[in-house]
Amino acid sequence: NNHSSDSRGALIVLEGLDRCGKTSQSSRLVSYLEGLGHAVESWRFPDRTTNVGQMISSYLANKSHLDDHTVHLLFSANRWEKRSLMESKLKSGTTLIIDRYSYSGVAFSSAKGLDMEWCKAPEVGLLAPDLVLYLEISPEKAAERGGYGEERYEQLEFQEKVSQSYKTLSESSWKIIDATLPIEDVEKQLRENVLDCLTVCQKGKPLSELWL
Ligand code: FDM
Repeated sequence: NNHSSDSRGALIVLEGLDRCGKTSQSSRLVSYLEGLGHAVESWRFPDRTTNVGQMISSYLANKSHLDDHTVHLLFSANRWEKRSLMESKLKSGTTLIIDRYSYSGVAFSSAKGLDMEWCKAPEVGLLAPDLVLYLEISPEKAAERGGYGEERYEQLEFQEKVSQSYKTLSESSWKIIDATLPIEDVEKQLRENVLDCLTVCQKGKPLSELWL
C-alpha cells in the first residue's frame, strides 16, 4: 500500500439502533483495514473506561439516576475528553472506526423529549466524521434479533423514538446501509464506502468540526 506518511487518518462513524450489528461490523472493518496495512483503531462511545464513562455506565445499568439533561451533557463530556487524543491520532495517520458518536447523543436524548437543537449545542466543536455509516433496521426487526439486554434504553417503544430521531437528524452525506442484508453483504458495502473515504482523506481533505 502507498499511504504517504504525511496523510491523515479518517474519522469514520457507525450509527444505528441497538442490535443493528454495528459492533461486529466495526471489528470486521478494523481487521480488514489492518490486513490492507492501514493504521487503524476501533473506538466506541460511551467510552466507559473514564470517570465520566463510569457515571454513564452506572446510569445505563439503572444503578444510578440522573436528570436527562445531565446525562446528555455527560455523554458529550465523554466525547470532549477524547477529542485531543482523537485529533492527534488522526493527524498522525491513524484511521478511527467509531461505534456511536454525537448522532447517538442527539438521537437518544431527543427521543426522551429534549429539544434537538439543545442536544446538538454541546457537540459543536467536536471533530466531524469524514463518513457516517448508518446501519438501518426497523426497531421490530432489531428486537427479533435475540431480544434486548437489561440496559436502560433497550426497549422497543424507546427504540422506535430513537429511530424517528435518527431520521430527523440524518444528512444526505450519510451512507445508509440495509442492516437486514446478510452479514457479508453489509460488510462489502461498508468496505467500499470506507475505501472511498480513505482515498478522499489521503488526497488532503481537511479535518472539520461539528456541527456541519
Ligand atoms: N448513547 C450513546 C446515548 O444515549 N448517548 C450517546 O452519546 C451515546 C454515545 O448509550 F443505548 C446510548 C446508546 C446506547 C447506550 O451504548 C450504550 P452501547 O453502544 O450499547 O455501549
